[in-house]
Amino acid sequence: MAGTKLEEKVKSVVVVKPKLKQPRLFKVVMLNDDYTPMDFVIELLKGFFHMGNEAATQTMLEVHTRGKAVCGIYTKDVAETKVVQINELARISEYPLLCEMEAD
Ligand code: TYC
Repeated sequence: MAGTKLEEKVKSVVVVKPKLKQPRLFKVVMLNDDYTPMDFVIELLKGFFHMGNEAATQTMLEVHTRGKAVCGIYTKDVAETKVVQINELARISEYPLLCEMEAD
């Protein structure tokens, strides 16, 4: 490779053999229940998924009326962390809210 032109080297790493695959993505899905207060869910959506008040309210209502909604799509580690933290926050707040992840 030492004597190869830069253009050829660029092609060999970028075009010819892309070795890095895109990471698998996972949906973070929020499930409805009859007890968790709507305001709690809205605050949680704002805090964990960087939604504004309008988007958080719409997403909460989608969960409430349809049973579940996708809150965001992330790599495995990020999705897992959000699910664990949200479920833990719900538990210590003594609400039954559940969040889970699904392969995208
Ligand atoms: N259904 C709940 C209520 O009527 C609100 C709610 C929305 C609960 C979304 C959970 O993920 C949820 N208070």
